[in-house]
Amino acid sequence: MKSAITELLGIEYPIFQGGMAWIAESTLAAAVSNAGGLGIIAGGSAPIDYLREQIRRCKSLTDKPFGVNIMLMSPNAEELAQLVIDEKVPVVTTGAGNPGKFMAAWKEAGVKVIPVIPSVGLAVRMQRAGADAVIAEGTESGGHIGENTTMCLVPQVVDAVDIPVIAAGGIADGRGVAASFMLGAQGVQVGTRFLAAEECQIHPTYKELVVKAKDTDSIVTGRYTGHPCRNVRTKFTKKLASGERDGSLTPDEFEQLTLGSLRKAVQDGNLEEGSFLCGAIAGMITEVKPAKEIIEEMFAQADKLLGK
Ligand code: TUI
Repeated sequence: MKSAITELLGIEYPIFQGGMAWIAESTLAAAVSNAGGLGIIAGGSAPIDYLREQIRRCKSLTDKPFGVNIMLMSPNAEELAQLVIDEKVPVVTTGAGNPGKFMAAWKEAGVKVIPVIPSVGLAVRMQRAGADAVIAEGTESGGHIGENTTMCLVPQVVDAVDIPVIAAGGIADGRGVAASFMLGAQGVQVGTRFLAAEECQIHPTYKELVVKAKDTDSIVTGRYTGHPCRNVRTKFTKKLASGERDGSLTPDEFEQLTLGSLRKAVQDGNLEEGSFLCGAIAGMITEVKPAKEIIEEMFAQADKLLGK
C-alpha cells in the first residue's frame, strides 16, 4: 500500500509501531520492520549504552529502515539525540515535548524527523522547524496523552500542514487504518495492538491483561499532575484514580507511587504496583499473533474497505 509515508521512508506498509517506553525494543522493532512497517526502538529513560546496543542489535536483525523514539522529558534526551546521529538511525520520532532545539542537527545529518503532536499549533511549529511528517496522536492512545481525539485532531492537522500526517490513537485493525486515510492521514502509528505481538517482550501478565481487556478497561490517571496517562484499569490504577478524585493522594504522593511503575508492569507483571499502559482500543484485541500477521491482516482489511 503506497502513500507519501511509504515513499518518504522506503517502507512497504504505512504503519509505525509506537515507541512505547520500556516495551519497544530491538526484537519487536526488527519484526515490524521486516514485515514492511517501521519498527521503532523506544528511548524512554533508558541508559545510553543500552540504547546503543539496542540500535546495533536492530541493525543486525533487519536491513530495513527502523526508527528511534526520543521521549523529550527523559534526562537522556540530549545524549540520545546525538546517538541517533552517530549511529545513522534513519528515522526519529519524538514524544512528550517540543524537539525544536534538536531539529537543525538531525536535518543536517539526514535523519528523518517525525514528532508526535497533540495539537494543531505544535504541528504547524514542527512543520516550520523542518519536520518531515507529524504523528497526530489522539487521547485514545496509551501512556502520556493529549486532550483531543484522533477523529477530531487528524483532519484539523491535515488541513493545517502540507507535510504528511500519521494518525495515532485507537487504531488496531483495518477499519482504523481505512478511517485514518479517510481523515486525510498518509499512515498510522499503532501501539496497543503490538503489545499482543508474539515478538513483544513484555511480561505474560501484561499481554494477558491486554487480550482480556473490555471496552471499559482503560483508565486515565494523573490529570492533576499535568501528565495524564492511559493504563489498564487494575486495583492499582483504580486506587490512583480515587486518590486523585477525592484528594486523599497529593500530586507529590501520586508521583511517588507511580515512580518506576511502568518497569514493574513490563518486567515483573506486578499487578499491585505496576502501571500497564494501554490504549482505549485494547478491548478489541483478543489474540496474540506475530507482527507480520498483524500488519498483513490490517492492510488486507483496509485495502478491501478502501476499494483497492
Ligand atoms: O509520549 C507519549 N507517550 C508516552 S511517553 C511515556 S513515559 C512518561 N514518563 C513520565 C512522564 C510522562 C511520560 C508514556 N507514554 N506520546 C506522545 C505524546 N506526546 N503524547 C503527547 C505528547 C506531547 C505533549 C506535549 C507532545 C508535545 C507536547 O508539547 C508541549 C510543548 O512543549 O509545546
